[in-house]
Amino acid sequence: MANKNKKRETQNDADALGMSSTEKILRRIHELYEKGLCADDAEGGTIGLLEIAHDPLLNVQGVWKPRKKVNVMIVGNHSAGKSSFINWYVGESVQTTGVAIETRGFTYVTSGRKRETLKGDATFAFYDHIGGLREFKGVEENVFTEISTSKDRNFACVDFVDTPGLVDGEMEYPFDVVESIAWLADHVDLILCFFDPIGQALCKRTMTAVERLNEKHAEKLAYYMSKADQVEKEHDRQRVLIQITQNLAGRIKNSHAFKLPTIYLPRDDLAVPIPNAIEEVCEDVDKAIRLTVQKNLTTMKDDCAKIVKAIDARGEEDARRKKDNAARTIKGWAFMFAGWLVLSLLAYVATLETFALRPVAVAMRVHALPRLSEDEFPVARAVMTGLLPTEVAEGEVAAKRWMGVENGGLYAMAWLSVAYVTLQVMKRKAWRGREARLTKREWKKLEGYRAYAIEVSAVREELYKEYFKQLHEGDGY
Ligand SMILES: Nc1nc2c(ncn2[C@@H]2O[C@H](COP(=O)(O)OP(=O)(O)O)[C@@H](O)[C@H]2O)c(=O)[nH]1
Ligand SMILES: [Mg+2]
Repeated sequence: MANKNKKRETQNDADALGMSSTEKILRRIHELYEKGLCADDAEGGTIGLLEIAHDPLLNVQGVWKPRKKVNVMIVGNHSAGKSSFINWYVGESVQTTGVAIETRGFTYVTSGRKRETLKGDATFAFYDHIGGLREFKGVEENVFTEISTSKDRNFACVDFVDTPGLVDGEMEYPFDVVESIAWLADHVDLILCFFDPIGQALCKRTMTAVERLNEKHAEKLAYYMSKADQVEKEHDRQRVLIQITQNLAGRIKNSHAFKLPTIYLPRDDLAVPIPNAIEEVCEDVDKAIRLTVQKNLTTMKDDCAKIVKAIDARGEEDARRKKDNAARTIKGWAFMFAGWLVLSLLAYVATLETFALRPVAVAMRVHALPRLSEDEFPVARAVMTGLLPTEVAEGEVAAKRWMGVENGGLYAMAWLSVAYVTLQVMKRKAWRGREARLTKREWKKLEGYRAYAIEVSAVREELYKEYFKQLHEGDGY
């Protein structure tokens, strides 16, 4: 119940903050992975799909927290207008721009409640999925986050990754820039590649980076000729376009479908209008958002199914263990009883052997037997007479024969001892082999998980319907 109220609260929060439906859906999905279910001893729903999947009881592989925002990385040569584009999209001068070559590394530009700049450590804490970037020497202290309060365009659903401008020659990077861009490419949804007509668009490093990104992420890449307003004459622009296209052709896979729209930051003072596809860039971002929402909704459905399946499998496994354990217990008992039988036999033979020892036998005959009168202790007398070898009476060495074999008693004792030890070992092995069963508490926990996964599946259906409804109504991106 507390859980339900909690959910309603977050929903209201979202409305109060004036979020778009898409943003709400992305947030909600993220939230269901992070929290939702109440732990036995915690209030407020601290367990989400992620923790459930990673519970050692289930250990479901391949469940990751979906990103709350769409990540858009912008690459290109130095001064291609990457930072300026981000500022334009956000509607705020978040990133410094200019002609000076700066060595600043990667900057995440994200929306938040307060204008703030975070350094490396805080950035890695904020974006835990990029922890692997730290492996690249020198990157850590060159990663930043700029938080802006802007809600322009669809910025609320986007994280931009501004990358170091690529240049050739003397420029020293404090880290392997191409490799770290290639690494980050695995963790973004869209890569915008900017080539500007007058800078070092075709520098070797940019070409290497594009080639590298194209190997693995061709479908994520979109290319643009930026700052197109700097080349006013149409035929000059065509020449530059052809030059860039020719240079790229050999390096990219799907070059037949290659497009290089011209873009520039909107301005009114142009003498001759130059085609500006900057809205196409926004449309590319929107498309990435739509894809991410759909992907996240699908992933969540699959993950819930995976969890329910893992719980079923755990139940089946427990039933099998129960059956196996019962069989092992019975086997153990059988070995135990057999052991007792062998032990009594051993005791019997040992007694016979003891009585057969000459000094013992003589002492018994001379001292013990006469004391047992026929009337008072008939049974004891009979047993002792039966046990004592008759030969002793004639003064011979006590019989060493047993069941007709020389030293038979000793052999029998040795074999019986071996049999006893073996049976003990087998009993232990049977019992030790019993596997741990689920405790009542664990069962309860798993049932809770199942209920949550089913509940999340239902919420997902709702989100799915909501998303497509607003897509039709035109509110969605
Ligand atoms: N004419 C023109 N100049 C631009 C445009 N975009 C950026 N600039 C200028 O180009 C310079 C470099 O831009 P910046 O965003 O810092 O490039 P970055 O190195 O790729 O981040 C700055 O002086 C910007 O004002 C554009 O669309 N048209
Ligand atoms: Mg820049």
